[in-house]
Amino acid sequence: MEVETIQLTTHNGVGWLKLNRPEKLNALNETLLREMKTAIDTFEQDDAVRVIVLVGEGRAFSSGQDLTIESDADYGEYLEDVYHPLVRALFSSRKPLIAGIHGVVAGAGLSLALAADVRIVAKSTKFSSAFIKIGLVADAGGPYHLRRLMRDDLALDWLWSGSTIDSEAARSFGLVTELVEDAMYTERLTSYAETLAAKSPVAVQGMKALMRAASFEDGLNEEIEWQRKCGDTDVHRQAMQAFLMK
Ligand code: LHQ
Repeated sequence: MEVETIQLTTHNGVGWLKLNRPEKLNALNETLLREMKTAIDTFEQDDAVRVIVLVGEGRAFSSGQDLTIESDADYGEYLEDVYHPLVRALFSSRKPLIAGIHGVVAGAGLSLALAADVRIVAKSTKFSSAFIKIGLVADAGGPYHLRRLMRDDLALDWLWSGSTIDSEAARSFGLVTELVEDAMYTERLTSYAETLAAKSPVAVQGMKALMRAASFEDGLNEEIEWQRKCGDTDVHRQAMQAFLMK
Protein backbone atom coordinates (compact mmCIF):
# COMPACT_ATOMS: atom_id res chain seq x y z
CA MET A 1 0.00 0.00 0.00
CA GLU A 2 1.37 3.45 -1.05
CA VAL A 3 1.44 5.73 1.96
CA GLU A 4 2.52 9.30 2.57
CA THR A 5 1.74 10.12 6.19
CA ILE A 6 2.13 6.79 7.97
CA GLN A 7 4.70 3.98 7.98
CA LEU A 8 3.72 0.33 7.96
CA THR A 9 5.90 -2.60 8.90
CA THR A 10 5.26 -6.18 9.91
CA HIS A 11 7.71 -8.08 12.09
CA ASN A 12 7.36 -11.19 14.28
CA GLY A 13 3.56 -11.20 13.98
CA VAL A 14 3.21 -7.51 14.83
CA GLY A 15 1.82 -4.94 12.40
CA TRP A 16 3.28 -1.53 13.27
CA LEU A 17 1.33 1.53 12.16
CA LYS A 18 3.45 4.60 12.77
CA LEU A 19 1.98 8.09 12.39
CA ASN A 20 4.60 9.88 10.35
CA ARG A 21 4.24 13.66 10.34
CA PRO A 22 6.84 14.34 13.03
CA GLU A 23 7.34 17.98 12.00
CA LYS A 24 3.69 18.61 13.01
CA LEU A 25 3.79 16.26 16.02
CA ASN A 26 1.72 13.80 13.96
CA ALA A 27 -1.24 16.14 13.66
CA LEU A 28 -4.10 14.26 12.04
CA ASN A 29 -4.94 15.52 8.56
CA GLU A 30 -7.38 13.95 6.13
CA THR A 31 -4.72 11.99 4.24
CA LEU A 32 -3.34 10.50 7.44
CA LEU A 33 -6.78 9.56 8.77
CA ARG A 34 -7.73 7.87 5.48
CA GLU A 35 -4.38 6.08 5.25
CA MET A 36 -4.78 4.83 8.81
CA LYS A 37 -8.23 3.44 8.03
CA THR A 38 -6.95 1.54 4.98
CA ALA A 39 -3.95 0.27 6.96
CA ILE A 40 -6.14 -1.09 9.77
CA ASP A 41 -8.32 -2.87 7.21
CA THR A 42 -5.21 -4.32 5.55
CA PHE A 43 -3.72 -5.52 8.85
CA GLU A 44 -7.09 -6.99 9.79
CA GLN A 45 -7.06 -9.15 6.64
CA ASP A 46 -3.40 -10.15 6.89
CA ASP A 47 -2.86 -13.48 8.70
CA ALA A 48 0.80 -12.58 9.29
CA VAL A 49 -0.41 -9.77 11.56
CA ARG A 50 -1.61 -11.05 14.92
CA VAL A 51 -1.25 -7.84 16.90
CA ILE A 52 -1.56 -4.22 15.73
CA VAL A 53 0.48 -1.43 17.32
CA LEU A 54 -0.16 2.29 16.85
CA VAL A 55 2.80 4.60 17.51
CA GLY A 56 4.04 8.05 16.57
CA GLU A 57 7.30 9.05 14.87
CA GLY A 58 9.31 11.90 16.42
CA ARG A 59 8.56 13.53 19.75
CA ALA A 60 4.82 12.84 20.06
CA PHE A 61 2.17 10.21 19.58
CA SER A 62 -0.15 12.83 18.09
CA SER A 63 -1.15 16.47 18.64
CA GLY A 64 -4.72 15.76 17.49
CA GLN A 65 -6.61 17.19 14.55
CA ASP A 66 -4.41 19.21 12.20
CA LEU A 67 -5.57 22.72 13.00
CA THR A 68 -4.73 24.03 9.54
CA ILE A 69 -8.12 22.57 8.56
CA GLU A 70 -10.32 25.35 7.10
CA SER A 71 -12.17 26.88 10.03
CA ASP A 72 -15.34 27.19 7.94
CA ALA A 73 -15.37 23.43 7.21
CA ASP A 74 -18.44 21.51 8.35
CA TYR A 75 -16.88 19.61 11.25
CA GLY A 76 -19.90 17.30 11.52
CA GLU A 77 -19.46 16.19 7.93
CA TYR A 78 -15.70 15.87 8.42
CA LEU A 79 -16.18 13.63 11.45
CA GLU A 80 -18.72 11.46 9.67
CA ASP A 81 -16.74 11.18 6.46
CA VAL A 82 -13.12 11.06 7.65
CA TYR A 83 -12.90 10.17 11.36
CA HIS A 84 -15.77 7.78 11.89
CA PRO A 85 -14.74 5.13 9.35
CA LEU A 86 -11.34 4.95 11.10
CA VAL A 87 -12.78 5.04 14.60
CA ARG A 88 -15.19 2.23 13.69
CA ALA A 89 -12.37 0.17 12.15
CA LEU A 90 -10.33 0.54 15.36
CA PHE A 91 -13.31 -0.32 17.53
CA SER A 92 -14.31 -3.37 15.54
CA SER A 93 -10.83 -4.78 14.97
CA ARG A 94 -10.78 -8.43 16.06
CA LYS A 95 -7.03 -8.31 16.67
CA PRO A 96 -5.38 -6.92 19.77
CA LEU A 97 -4.76 -3.22 19.31
CA ILE A 98 -1.95 -1.65 21.33
CA ALA A 99 -1.24 2.07 21.51
CA GLY A 100 2.39 2.89 22.28
CA ILE A 101 2.29 6.43 23.61
CA HIS A 102 5.17 8.82 24.17
CA GLY A 103 5.77 12.56 24.19
CA VAL A 104 2.43 14.30 23.78
CA VAL A 105 -1.01 12.97 23.07
CA ALA A 106 -3.73 15.54 22.51
CA GLY A 107 -7.28 15.99 21.27
CA ALA A 108 -8.39 13.50 18.65
CA GLY A 109 -4.97 11.83 18.95
CA LEU A 110 -5.96 10.96 22.49
CA SER A 111 -9.30 9.62 21.25
CA LEU A 112 -7.53 7.25 18.84
CA ALA A 113 -5.17 6.07 21.59
CA LEU A 114 -8.11 5.42 23.90
CA ALA A 115 -9.69 3.16 21.26
CA ALA A 116 -6.81 0.69 21.74
CA ASP A 117 -7.21 -2.37 23.96
CA VAL A 118 -4.09 -1.53 25.95
CA ARG A 119 -1.85 1.54 26.27
CA ILE A 120 1.87 1.19 26.93
CA VAL A 121 3.05 4.64 27.96
CA ALA A 122 6.47 6.27 28.34
CA LYS A 123 6.77 8.04 31.68
CA SER A 124 7.39 11.55 30.34
CA THR A 125 4.19 11.54 28.22
CA LYS A 126 1.78 14.45 28.60
CA PHE A 127 -1.93 13.87 28.04
CA SER A 128 -3.88 16.91 26.81
CA SER A 129 -7.65 16.96 26.51
CA ALA A 130 -7.17 20.16 24.41
CA PHE A 131 -10.64 20.31 22.82
CA ILE A 132 -12.24 22.87 25.16
CA LYS A 133 -9.29 25.22 24.75
CA ILE A 134 -10.42 25.76 21.16
CA GLY A 135 -14.12 25.70 22.04
CA LEU A 136 -14.86 22.17 20.81
CA VAL A 137 -16.35 19.02 22.28
CA ALA A 138 -14.23 15.89 22.59
CA ASP A 139 -14.79 13.74 19.50
CA ALA A 140 -13.51 10.77 17.47
CA GLY A 141 -15.03 8.37 19.99
CA GLY A 142 -13.04 9.88 22.88
CA PRO A 143 -15.96 10.46 25.26
CA TYR A 144 -17.22 6.90 24.78
CA HIS A 145 -13.82 5.45 25.65
CA LEU A 146 -13.22 7.83 28.55
CA ARG A 147 -16.52 6.76 30.03
CA ARG A 148 -15.57 3.11 29.60
CA LEU A 149 -12.17 3.64 31.25
CA MET A 150 -12.66 6.19 34.00
CA ARG A 151 -15.12 7.84 36.35
CA ASP A 152 -17.65 10.11 34.62
CA ASP A 153 -17.13 13.02 37.00
CA LEU A 154 -13.34 12.94 36.64
CA ALA A 155 -13.59 12.62 32.87
CA LEU A 156 -15.92 15.62 32.62
CA ASP A 157 -13.82 17.62 35.04
CA TRP A 158 -10.75 16.92 32.87
CA LEU A 159 -12.52 17.64 29.56
CA TRP A 160 -14.03 20.86 30.91
CA SER A 161 -10.68 22.05 32.25
CA GLY A 162 -8.74 21.29 29.03
CA SER A 163 -5.75 20.64 31.25
CA THR A 164 -2.63 18.69 30.43
CA ILE A 165 -1.86 15.89 32.86
CA ASP A 166 1.24 13.80 33.35
CA SER A 167 1.44 10.04 32.90
CA GLU A 168 1.03 9.29 36.63
CA ALA A 169 -2.24 11.23 36.71
CA ALA A 170 -3.35 9.48 33.51
CA ARG A 171 -2.56 6.17 35.16
CA SER A 172 -4.60 7.09 38.23
CA PHE A 173 -7.49 7.87 35.83
CA GLY A 174 -7.24 4.36 34.36
CA LEU A 175 -5.91 5.46 30.97
CA VAL A 176 -2.55 3.68 31.21
CA THR A 177 -2.10 -0.08 31.04
CA GLU A 178 1.62 -0.03 31.73
CA LEU A 179 3.92 2.88 32.48
CA VAL A 180 7.51 2.44 31.33
CA GLU A 181 10.71 4.42 31.92
CA ASP A 182 11.46 6.42 28.76
CA ALA A 183 14.73 4.59 28.18
CA MET A 184 12.94 1.22 28.20
CA TYR A 185 9.81 2.29 26.32
CA THR A 186 10.49 1.01 22.77
CA GLU A 187 12.00 -2.24 24.01
CA ARG A 188 9.11 -2.93 26.37
CA LEU A 189 6.48 -2.03 23.77
CA THR A 190 8.10 -4.38 21.27
CA SER A 191 8.38 -7.24 23.73
CA TYR A 192 4.78 -6.72 24.93
CA ALA A 193 3.47 -6.87 21.35
CA GLU A 194 5.68 -9.76 20.21
CA THR A 195 4.88 -11.82 23.32
CA LEU A 196 1.17 -11.39 22.66
CA ALA A 197 1.65 -12.20 18.96
CA ALA A 198 3.30 -15.50 19.92
CA LYS A 199 0.22 -16.69 21.84
CA SER A 200 -2.68 -18.65 20.37
CA PRO A 201 -4.43 -16.16 18.05
CA VAL A 202 -7.74 -17.93 18.58
CA ALA A 203 -7.52 -17.58 22.37
CA VAL A 204 -6.22 -14.02 22.15
CA GLN A 205 -8.97 -12.87 19.79
CA GLY A 206 -11.59 -14.86 21.68
CA MET A 207 -10.61 -13.18 24.93
CA LYS A 208 -11.09 -9.76 23.31
CA ALA A 209 -14.43 -10.73 21.81
CA LEU A 210 -15.69 -12.07 25.14
CA MET A 211 -14.72 -8.87 26.94
CA ARG A 212 -17.03 -7.08 24.48
CA ALA A 213 -20.04 -9.37 25.02
CA ALA A 214 -23.16 -7.25 25.23
CA SER A 215 -24.66 -9.07 28.21
CA PHE A 216 -23.98 -11.89 30.67
CA GLU A 217 -26.06 -14.35 28.65
CA ASP A 218 -24.42 -13.29 25.36
CA GLY A 219 -21.05 -13.84 27.03
CA LEU A 220 -22.01 -17.37 28.08
CA ASN A 221 -23.25 -18.19 24.60
CA GLU A 222 -20.18 -16.73 22.92
CA GLU A 223 -17.75 -18.53 25.25
CA ILE A 224 -19.23 -21.85 24.15
CA GLU A 225 -18.19 -21.12 20.58
CA TRP A 226 -14.81 -19.66 21.44
CA GLN A 227 -13.81 -22.44 23.83
CA ARG A 228 -14.91 -25.02 21.27
CA LYS A 229 -12.59 -23.35 18.71
CA CYS A 230 -9.74 -23.05 21.22
CA GLY A 231 -10.10 -26.69 22.24
CA ASP A 232 -9.60 -27.65 18.62
CA THR A 233 -6.21 -25.90 18.23
CA ASP A 234 -2.81 -27.59 18.13
CA VAL A 235 -1.46 -25.16 20.67
CA HIS A 236 -4.07 -26.31 23.18
CA ARG A 237 -3.62 -30.02 22.41
CA GLN A 238 0.16 -29.75 22.74
CA ALA A 239 -0.10 -27.85 26.03
CA MET A 240 -2.44 -30.51 27.43
CA GLN A 241 -0.11 -33.28 26.32
CA ALA A 242 2.89 -31.54 27.85
CA PHE A 243 1.02 -31.16 31.14
CA LEU A 244 0.05 -34.82 31.26
CA MET A 245 3.59 -35.99 30.40
CA LYS A 246 5.15 -34.04 33.33
C1 LHQ B 1 0.37 21.36 14.77
C2 LHQ B 1 -0.56 20.82 15.68
C3 LHQ B 1 -1.89 20.62 15.25
C4 LHQ B 1 -1.27 21.46 13.16
C5 LHQ B 1 1.32 21.00 16.69
N1 LHQ B 1 -2.19 20.95 14.00
N2 LHQ B 1 0.01 21.68 13.53
C6 LHQ B 1 -10.95 19.31 15.77
C7 LHQ B 1 -11.38 20.04 14.61
C8 LHQ B 1 -12.21 19.50 13.63
C9 LHQ B 1 -12.72 18.31 13.53
C10 LHQ B 1 -12.34 17.14 14.17
O1 LHQ B 1 -11.88 17.13 15.50
C11 LHQ B 1 -11.12 18.05 16.13
C12 LHQ B 1 -10.62 17.49 17.39
C13 LHQ B 1 -9.25 17.89 17.92
O2 LHQ B 1 -8.31 17.14 17.84
S1 LHQ B 1 -9.16 19.39 18.70
C14 LHQ B 1 -7.56 19.41 19.40
C15 LHQ B 1 -6.50 19.72 18.38
N3 LHQ B 1 -5.17 19.77 18.98
C16 LHQ B 1 -4.75 20.79 19.72
O3 LHQ B 1 -5.45 21.73 20.01
C17 LHQ B 1 -3.31 20.76 20.13
C18 LHQ B 1 -2.52 21.80 19.37
N4 LHQ B 1 -1.10 21.71 19.67
C19 LHQ B 1 -0.56 22.13 20.83
O4 LHQ B 1 -1.23 22.59 21.73
C20 LHQ B 1 0.92 21.99 20.98
O5 LHQ B 1 1.49 21.86 19.70
C21 LHQ B 1 1.33 20.79 21.84
C22 LHQ B 1 0.95 21.07 23.32
C23 LHQ B 1 0.68 19.49 21.36
C24 LHQ B 1 2.86 20.61 21.77
O6 LHQ B 1 3.50 21.84 22.03
P1 LHQ B 1 5.06 22.02 21.72
O7 LHQ B 1 5.80 20.86 22.25
O8 LHQ B 1 5.42 23.38 22.22
O9 LHQ B 1 5.19 21.95 20.13
P2 LHQ B 1 4.77 23.06 19.05
O10 LHQ B 1 3.48 23.68 19.44
O11 LHQ B 1 5.93 23.96 18.80
O12 LHQ B 1 4.49 22.15 17.75
C25 LHQ B 1 5.52 21.75 16.86
C26 LHQ B 1 5.02 21.96 15.44
O13 LHQ B 1 3.85 21.15 15.25
C27 LHQ B 1 4.59 23.40 15.18
O14 LHQ B 1 4.82 23.64 13.81
P3 LHQ B 1 6.00 24.63 13.34
O15 LHQ B 1 5.91 24.59 11.84
O16 LHQ B 1 5.71 25.96 13.94
O17 LHQ B 1 7.25 24.02 13.88
C28 LHQ B 1 3.09 23.34 15.42
O18 LHQ B 1 2.38 24.34 14.74
C29 LHQ B 1 2.75 21.98 14.86
N5 LHQ B 1 1.53 21.46 15.44
N6 LHQ B 1 0.06 20.62 16.87
N7 LHQ B 1 -2.82 20.07 16.06
